[in-house]
Amino acid sequence: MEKIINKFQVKYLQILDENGKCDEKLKPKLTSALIKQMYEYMILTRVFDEKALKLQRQGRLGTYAQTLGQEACQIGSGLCIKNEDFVFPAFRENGVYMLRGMPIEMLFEFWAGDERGMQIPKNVNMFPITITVGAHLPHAVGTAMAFQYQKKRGAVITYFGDGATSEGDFHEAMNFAGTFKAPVVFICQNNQWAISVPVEEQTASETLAQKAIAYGFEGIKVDGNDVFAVYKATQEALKKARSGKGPTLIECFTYRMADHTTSDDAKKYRKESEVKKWAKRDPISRLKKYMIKKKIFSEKYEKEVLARAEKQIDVAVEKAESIPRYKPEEIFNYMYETLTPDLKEQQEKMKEDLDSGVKEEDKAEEVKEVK
Ligand SMILES: Cc1ncc(C[n+]2csc(CCOP(=O)(O)OP(=O)(O)O)c2C)c(N)n1
Ligand SMILES: [Mg+2]
Repeated sequence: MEKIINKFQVKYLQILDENGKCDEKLKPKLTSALIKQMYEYMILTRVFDEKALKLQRQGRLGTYAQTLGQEACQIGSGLCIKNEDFVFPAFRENGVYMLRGMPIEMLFEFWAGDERGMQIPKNVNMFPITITVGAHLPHAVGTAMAFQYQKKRGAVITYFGDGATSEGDFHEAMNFAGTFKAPVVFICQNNQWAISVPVEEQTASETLAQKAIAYGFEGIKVDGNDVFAVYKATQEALKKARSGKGPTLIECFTYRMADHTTSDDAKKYRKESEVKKWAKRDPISRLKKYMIKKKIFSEKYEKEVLARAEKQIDVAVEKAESIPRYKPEEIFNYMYETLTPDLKEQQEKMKEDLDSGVKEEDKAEEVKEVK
């Protein structure tokens, strides 16, 4: 006997196209105030990003990973998160942090290399930035399962890229989430690049969303530059998670407009024409077009929003740069609550060297001489 025992489908959702044309039937209920909030947070995210890039170029920040082009993925989803929820970001989610009430100066502090910037205030309910690709996904699912055991109301939402879907951590997390119906929403920002690896070389799957099917739950692909679509898909996924109906994978199809980080030069591996094509699909300008049509936008409003965002960011930079620097030996203080004996020894040695004026260059010379 031979028969088809199952067929699968993957939904794609777009509500607002690149010309700002809206499918009113699909559009969720959104007040003008909420649409304005979407626009204002997307502008704030972009202003943060532009400022961070400039500061890095001036040597005032360390390596920085830009958000440019991914604002709708972050603000559309971030606006659905409630206080009792918990968020596990990767490393581009500055917009989500700001939306959750993270003091902006702490983000600058972190990107300038000061770990104390990631001592996240309790009410923000977010995990620290995770640079290790996909490593936070099992933690996210574990937390969602803990919510389940403790009969807590919250859900967990986690962000990662297309590259992360090739990691074992992603598959283990998805498997646990599906098996235990954990209240978690996986937001994959498919920006089509993992440094220099295009998504076509990442996987043979037609969509990333369909990976959820193998783990027994729904995956949906949305236009990630359409803030309404991201908002609607996240609202529905969170509702499902909160009512015990399990996880969802949302693939937000978007584009990384910037280099991978400030240490990268994307011109070496991708065509300018591709970047130009995606610039026309900019998430902010399409929302602006829609708002103009709906008469909830004016030049005056645009200027005010920008000026307010720039002020907010400038104040945060000033605050971040006025925080007294920590001593070099304090870098050991942020991994464990109590230092392990070998780290304690290293810290003491470092402190001794610093106190006696031994410089890192001198130590390197010593090593060379021994060789
Ligand atoms: C486990 C691990 N392997 C490799 C790296 C180096 N690395 C940093 S970001 C990145 C690409 C990530 O691509 P993606 O998941 O698509 O996220 P995006 O950078 O596009 O937001 C890689 C390979 C890392 N940080 N962690
Ligand atoms: Mg990517």
